[in-house]
Amino acid sequence: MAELEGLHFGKSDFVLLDEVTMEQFLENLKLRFEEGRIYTFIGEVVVSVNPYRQMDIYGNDVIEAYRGRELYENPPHLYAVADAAYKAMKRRAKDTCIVISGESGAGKTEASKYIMQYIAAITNPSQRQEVESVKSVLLKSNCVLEAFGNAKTNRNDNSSRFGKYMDINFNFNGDPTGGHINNYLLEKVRGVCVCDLLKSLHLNKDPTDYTYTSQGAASTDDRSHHRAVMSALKVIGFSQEEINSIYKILATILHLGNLKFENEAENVQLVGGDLVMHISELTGTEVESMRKALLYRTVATGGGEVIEKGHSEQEASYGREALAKALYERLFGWIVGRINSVIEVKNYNPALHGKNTVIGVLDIYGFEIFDNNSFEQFCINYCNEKLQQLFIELILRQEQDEYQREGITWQHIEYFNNQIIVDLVEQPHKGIISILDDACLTVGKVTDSACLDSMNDKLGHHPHFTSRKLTPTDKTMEFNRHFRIRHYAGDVMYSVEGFLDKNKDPLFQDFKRLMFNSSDPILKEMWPDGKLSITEVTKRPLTAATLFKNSIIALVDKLACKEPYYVRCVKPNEVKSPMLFDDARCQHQVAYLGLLENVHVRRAGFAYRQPYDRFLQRYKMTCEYTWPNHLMGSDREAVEAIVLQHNFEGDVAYGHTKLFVRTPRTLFTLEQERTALIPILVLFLQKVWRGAL
Ligand code: AOV
Ligand code: MG
Repeated sequence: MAELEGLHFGKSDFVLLDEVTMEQFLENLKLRFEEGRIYTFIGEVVVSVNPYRQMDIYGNDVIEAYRGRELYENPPHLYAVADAAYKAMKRRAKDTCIVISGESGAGKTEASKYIMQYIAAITNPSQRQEVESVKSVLLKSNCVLEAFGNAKTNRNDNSSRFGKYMDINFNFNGDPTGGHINNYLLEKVRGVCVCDLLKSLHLNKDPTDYTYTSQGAASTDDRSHHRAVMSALKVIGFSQEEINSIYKILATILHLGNLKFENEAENVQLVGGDLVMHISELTGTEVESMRKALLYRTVATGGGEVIEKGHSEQEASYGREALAKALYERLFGWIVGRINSVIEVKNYNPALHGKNTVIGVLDIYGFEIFDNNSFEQFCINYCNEKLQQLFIELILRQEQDEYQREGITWQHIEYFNNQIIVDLVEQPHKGIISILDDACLTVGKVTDSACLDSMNDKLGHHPHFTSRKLTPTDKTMEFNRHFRIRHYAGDVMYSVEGFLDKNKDPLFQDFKRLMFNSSDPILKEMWPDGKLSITEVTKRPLTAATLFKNSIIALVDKLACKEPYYVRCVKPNEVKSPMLFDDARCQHQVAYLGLLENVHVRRAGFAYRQPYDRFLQRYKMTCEYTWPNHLMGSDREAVEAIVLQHNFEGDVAYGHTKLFVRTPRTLFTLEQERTALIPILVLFLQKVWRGAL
C-alpha cells in the first residue's frame, strides 16, 4: 500500500529523501500537506501537520486496514503508531507510551483522541460487557476533562490548559481493564477559562439559579456540547448529587468574580449583601462565616496568641480571587480523582490474569511564546524542555550509545543537547525555580524585581539566560522587568511580574477551614487541609513551581521506563487555514523538534536489533542449518547462517551481542516465512508426538 501511494504525494518516510536537508524536508512536508497527506513517517515516528479541516481518514474501514498490520505496510497514519504500540504491548508484554508533542494548536489533543478511539476500536472483539464499560469511561473522560480544562487562547480555540497523561491498563488478552489519569498544572489563573466553561455549560446568570438553561440564546452547537458533557458525566458514574455540587461550585466561582469591596471608615466592607448570601448558600456555609472569611484573616502571633486581622481592600480582592481559583483547581482535581476511582483496575491478580501491561498516552501543552509570557509559560516551556530531553535521551543518545557499545561502525550525528537549559531551570540551589523559591521563603516583602536581581546575580553568565543586560529594543518592553531564556525552541521573554505570587500561591487558611466545614459533603471532600487550625499550620507548603517540577520529573521517570512511540505535530500556519503552508513557521518547528537529526539517526541506523539467542529462537525454523538445532559453534554463527541463506547480508550488521537489521522489510520477510511454516511444523510435531505414543 505504501508504494501505491504514488510519487506525487511525496515520500511517505523522510528516511527516503534523496538528501537530508531542510529544503528537501520542507518540500516533502509541504507537498504532502497540499495533497492532503497529513502524516509522514520518520521510521516509527509519525510527523503530523494540522489539516485544519475534517479529513475522511479516521473511519472504521481505515481502522480495519491498520489493525494488526506492520507499520510499513500502510501509508503513514496515527493508527499505524497506535497499532505498533499496541502490538509491542501485546506480543512482547512491553509497557509502551505514545508521546505527542508540538506547539499550541498543532493538533496534539486531536491526535490523542484518534489514538484512543483506535485502541478502543481494535480491542475486545468479543464485546465483553465489563471491558466495554471500561472503554466507554476512558473515552468519555476526555469530553469531561476538556469541558472543564480547555479554553480559547489566541493560538488555539480549544486549547488544553492542563497536561494530561493517561495510562491504559491491559490484561493478557490485550483488552483494557482500566486506567489512570494524571493532570499537570491546570492553568487556573486564566479567568477566561472559567468564564468560557460557564458559557459552554450555559450557567444561568441569575445568581440564585445555577441550573442549565436549555432555551434562550444558546446555539445548537453549545446545547449539544452541554448535553454531551452531561451524558459523559453520567456514563462515568457521577451521581446527580455530585453533578449538582459541581454546578454549585461553578456558580460560586462566577459570583465570587462579581463580589466588590469598598473602604468605609478605614474598614473594608462588602458591597451588596445578596451576593454573599448566595455564595454561602451555594457553598453550604454560614453567611456570617463567609463574610468574615472574606474580610478578615486569623493570624497566630509569635506568642501563640490567635487574633483576627482586617484585610485591606487589596488583600480582600486578592483573597477572593485566590479562593475562586482554588475552588476551580480543586474541583478539577476532584473530577480527575473521581474518574480515576472509576477506571482504576480492581481485583487484578497477576497470578490469575497474567501480566498487567500499560500503554501511556501523553498530551501535554506545547511550547508557548506569547506577547506577554508569565509564570505559566515558564512552567509549560520547562516541561517541553524535559520532554525534548527525553526524546534526545531515548531516540538520539541511546541509539548512538548502543552502536558504540556493540562495536557497530557508525557516523556520529551532532545534535543540540538541551540538558543545559533543563539545568538552568531545575538545578538545586542554582536554578531559576530554586531562586524563585528562595525569594518566596524569605520573610518580609520581596518584590518580583528583587527576585530578578537575584537571578541576575546567580545566572547572569549563563549562556541561555539574560536579564538585566537586556536592551530595550522594543519600546513596549520594560526591560528591567523581564528575563529571557534561550529555549531549544527559540528565545522567550518572560515578564517577572506576578512570578512570586503565582509561585507562592497562598490561600488564607480561613477559607480552607470554611470550605472544610461546608455542609456539602462533596465540597468538604475537596478541602481536607481545612481541618488544621491556625496554630497547626506551620509547615510551609511546597511552591507551585516546585510541585510542578516534581510532577514533571515523576512523569519523565514514568515515560523513560516504557517503550516510546512519538507523534510530532506541526502547525502549518498561524491563521488556522487548511490551505496555507507557512514555510518559515514550519521550518522553525522542524528545526526545534529535531526532526532532521531524527532522520539522520534513523537513516544511518538500524530499524531493528535483537540479541543473537532471541533472533535464533524466533527464526531458526526458516533455515535448514538451524532447525531444529544448530550445529554451529555459537548463536552468532547460527544467526549468520540464517542471514546468508536469505541473502540479507547487505542489510545487517553484527554487534557484539546483537544482530542489527537496517530495514524493517527484512524482518517482515522473515516473519512471513515463519508464519507460513507454522502449520507445517505443527503437522510435523503432531507426527512426532503420535510416533512417540
Ligand atoms: P493542541 O492540543 O496541539 O493545542 P488541538 O489538538 O486542540 O491542538 O488542535 C487545534 C485545532 O486544530 C482543533 O480544534 C481542530 O480544529 C484542528 N485539528 C487538529 N488536528 C486535526 C485533525 N487531525 N483533523 C482535523 N482538524 C484538526 V494546546 O492544547 O493549545 O497545545 O495547549
Ligand atoms: Mg491540546
